[in-house]
Amino acid sequence: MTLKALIFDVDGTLTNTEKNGHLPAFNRAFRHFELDWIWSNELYHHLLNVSGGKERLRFYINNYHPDLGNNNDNVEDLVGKIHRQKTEYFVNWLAGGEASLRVGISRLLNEALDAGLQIAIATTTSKVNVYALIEATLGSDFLAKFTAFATGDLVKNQKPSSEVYDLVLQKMQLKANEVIAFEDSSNGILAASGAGIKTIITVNEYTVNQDFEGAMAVLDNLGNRGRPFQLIAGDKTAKTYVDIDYLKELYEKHCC
Ligand code: XBP
Ligand code: MG
Repeated sequence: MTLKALIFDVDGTLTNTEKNGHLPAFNRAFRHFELDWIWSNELYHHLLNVSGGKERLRFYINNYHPDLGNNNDNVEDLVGKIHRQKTEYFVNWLAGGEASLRVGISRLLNEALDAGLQIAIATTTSKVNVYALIEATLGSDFLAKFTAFATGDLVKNQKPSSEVYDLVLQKMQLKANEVIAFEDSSNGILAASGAGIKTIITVNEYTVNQDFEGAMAVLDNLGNRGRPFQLIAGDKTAKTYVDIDYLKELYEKHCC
């Protein structure tokens, strides 16, 4: 078997979009519908254990406003309305140019393409958000460089279910042991592992203390030349940033 593709999670992996993007967009949407709900950063950290904006809202209503939760139709209606409004705010925020890619992402995507590897996306968020994010950070021409987009709106169950990874493999016509996934969260690695895919983790402030059992490497970020990554877990390496050679080294050790 040879390594054929790299599959990237979006929120927390390509960009740190939760704190400055998704969270304020949720709070603005609450205000829009005159709800006196305010999600603090601390509460959001806890709510992030639930993947998917709609699923997160449902969890919040059921657990923090159980009075509303008595009528399922009303809850679904409210969740849908809030989430649509939140998506509009989030996409507008992206269009304003506020999001930036995490360290090493742009370099590694380009190196992968130069090396003849395919790149793809497996995310809980929606296609509209992913497209807006890639347009705002890598430019609209870059969209066509991805072989496949597997997004949360195309599957029934969100991460930690493996559905979105099963879908991306199906779309790419590849086997699990021909790809490597990049994730930032325990739900993410559970999803990738469930599909049989080996994973590299780059942590962020919300996920740094999570369990990444089975990861090939856990890093603070992908690193760049002159900006070394810190190895949090995994085999010691002389590498200081994630490049194609390092990926092939990990792949040969863990994937086949
Ligand atoms: C992270 C998520 C998403 C975002 C919000 O996705 O769980 O739900 O927080 O996006 P991933 P939506 O790490 O898999 O990219 O509101 O569009 O769901
Ligand atoms: Mg993520």
